[in-house]
Amino acid sequence: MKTVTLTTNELEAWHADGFVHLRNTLDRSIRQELEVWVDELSALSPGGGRADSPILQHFEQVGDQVVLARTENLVPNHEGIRALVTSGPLLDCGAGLAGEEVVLYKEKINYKMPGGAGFEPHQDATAYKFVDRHLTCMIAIDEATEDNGCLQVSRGHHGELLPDNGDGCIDPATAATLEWEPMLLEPGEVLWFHSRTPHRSSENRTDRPRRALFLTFNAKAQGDLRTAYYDDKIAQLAAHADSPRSRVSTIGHFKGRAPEMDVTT
Ligand SMILES: O=C(O)CCC(=O)C(=O)O
Repeated sequence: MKTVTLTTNELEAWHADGFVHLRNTLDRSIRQELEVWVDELSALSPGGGRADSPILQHFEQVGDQVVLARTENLVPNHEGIRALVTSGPLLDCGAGLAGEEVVLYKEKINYKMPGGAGFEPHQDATAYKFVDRHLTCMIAIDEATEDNGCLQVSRGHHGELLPDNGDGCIDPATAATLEWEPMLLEPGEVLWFHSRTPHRSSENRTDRPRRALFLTFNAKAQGDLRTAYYDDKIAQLAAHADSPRSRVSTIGHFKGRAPEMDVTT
């Protein structure tokens, strides 16, 4: 695997803007494998995978169909993903951006199937407990465009927590004052963003999925918090089982409708 060194321009962009778009971090061979791994993980039944650490599948209602919205807890359930987050170019980049060694905090695939919903303006920091600084690497599996609901970010606001709507999202009046920029990604490209970088996305108005893998890291010196994060999240999601929205997080940012039928069995 190649070693990655960030340029001065990339580091300056990261510190000034709270995000940086990197086009060549991943080798072509890994890019091709990623699509296969995402197919393998999406095919697991809810609660499937390792008995002691099952896969978490989240669904949404789109028209008369129930479709997959998100998969989590990938690492215990996939050797390839485990290798990707344990060493290699992504960890090098994460450490370069953080200025210190990093460790995985959480990981997920968002599918955004045709008609799949978007996300309210939010800062991930409101959902990520235990430490106040995380960085996320979004890897495009499919091209991300304005039509299929690419991420939109607001530059330079990663130094502050913005006013909240009471459910972990940015208060709409504040969100309306921000400038939003679409992040157009080709498959295999990565976008790193800070956990206080405001972001949002719209629904997928095309007839193909817009899949992306999100890997979130924290400083290794602050500890390996991944198990604590998932234990807390699973407990909190249970409290929202009757929400009309499909609840994929401890905050109410996902606009998808809750499935109209039981998909857990
Ligand atoms: O996948 C998207 O469009 C947005 C994802 C996002 O903001 C999140 O999962 O917190």
